[in-house]
Amino acid sequence: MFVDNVEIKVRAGNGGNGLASFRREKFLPFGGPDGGDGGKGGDIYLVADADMQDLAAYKHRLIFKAGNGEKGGTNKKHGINGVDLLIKVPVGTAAYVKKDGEEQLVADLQGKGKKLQVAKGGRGGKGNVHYATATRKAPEIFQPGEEGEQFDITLRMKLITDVCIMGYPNSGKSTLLSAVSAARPQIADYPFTTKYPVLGVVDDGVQKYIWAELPAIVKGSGQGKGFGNSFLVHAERAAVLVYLLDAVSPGIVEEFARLKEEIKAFDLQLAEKSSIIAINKTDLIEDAVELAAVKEKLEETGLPVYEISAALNTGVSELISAVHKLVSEHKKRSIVEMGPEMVFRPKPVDLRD
Ligand SMILES: Nc1nc2c(ncn2[C@@H]2O[C@H](COP(=O)(O)OP(=O)(O)O)[C@@H](O)[C@H]2O)c(=O)[nH]1
Ligand SMILES: [Mg+2]
Repeated sequence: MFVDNVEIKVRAGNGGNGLASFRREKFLPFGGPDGGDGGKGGDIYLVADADMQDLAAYKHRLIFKAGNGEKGGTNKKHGINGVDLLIKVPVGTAAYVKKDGEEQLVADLQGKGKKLQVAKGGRGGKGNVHYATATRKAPEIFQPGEEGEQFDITLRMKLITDVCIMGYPNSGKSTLLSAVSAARPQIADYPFTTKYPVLGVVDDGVQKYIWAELPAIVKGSGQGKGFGNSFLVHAERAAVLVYLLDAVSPGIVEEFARLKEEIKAFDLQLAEKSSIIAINKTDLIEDAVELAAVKEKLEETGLPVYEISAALNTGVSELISAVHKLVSEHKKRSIVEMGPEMVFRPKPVDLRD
């Protein structure tokens, strides 16, 4: 079961109390205060782990606690700090905390190995050794440890992929992904075989990019029908979309328009991504003239159109080159868009005249 979204509770460790104690030595019955400080409570971190595929591990595990700090010891001994807790999450996971009824992003773990604190452990309390003054030689007081931070956190994972194959059920998405990569999604001639996103690495001989097959778009879901297209969030980070159409289905041009509407209804920005249309199953079409007319009509949308047969692997390498070219253009563009940071340095003012 693929889980891309879970709610967890995190409880950072409490700080240990400071200690109130007094030195006891032979011949020195009323020694001064020697109570040490409490240990700090453990912090909680999220760590992006490249080996994790999804958040299924946290579906039934709700509460995550870091260790509490121990209380201070005699002889000024510092209490042991609570153990930190690292929660591994898949790369591409974002964490949200609800504040005033609204979700706020608190951590976005895009890079492998990235580590971000989500709850801070409480500080340890001071022992009475800190409270001795000239007039108060034997303080019975100590500082209590501070409570650790506690949050309810929603983890949402969005796939990191360069390319997403989008299409209606049975258009051949799984067949295409198996033709272009080593991924082996289930292929069947009944709809909704693929219920979870599947990733494959596609190597064009020069570059490797990640392609994903998303579950089929549900017809009419944009109008609130069906069970929704929530998995489309996984296309948000993709550079390029491949719209896969079934050459056999009647009204391919209208079908494409509907597909686009469906995606727009979910997220306008998604529909504006660089895209390519691929007409699949062309091996089943005997009328070449009709196919050419459909292609021409689709080209009026301004998108490049490729004719392929994923099953026979024809036209597929041309499609891969075109898609990868778009991905690399996108990557170059986004480097420029991020740009170097602007630093404003005011010139030193000459005060001499
Ligand atoms: N003839 C032919 N059949 C295909 C082609 N691509 C996919 N199919 C068949 O179409 C059906 C649906 O394919 P699948 O990849 O599972 O579609 P998905 O639901 O979009 O992932 C399967 O029976 C495939 O064998 C193709 O290029 N030519
Ligand atoms: Mg499939």
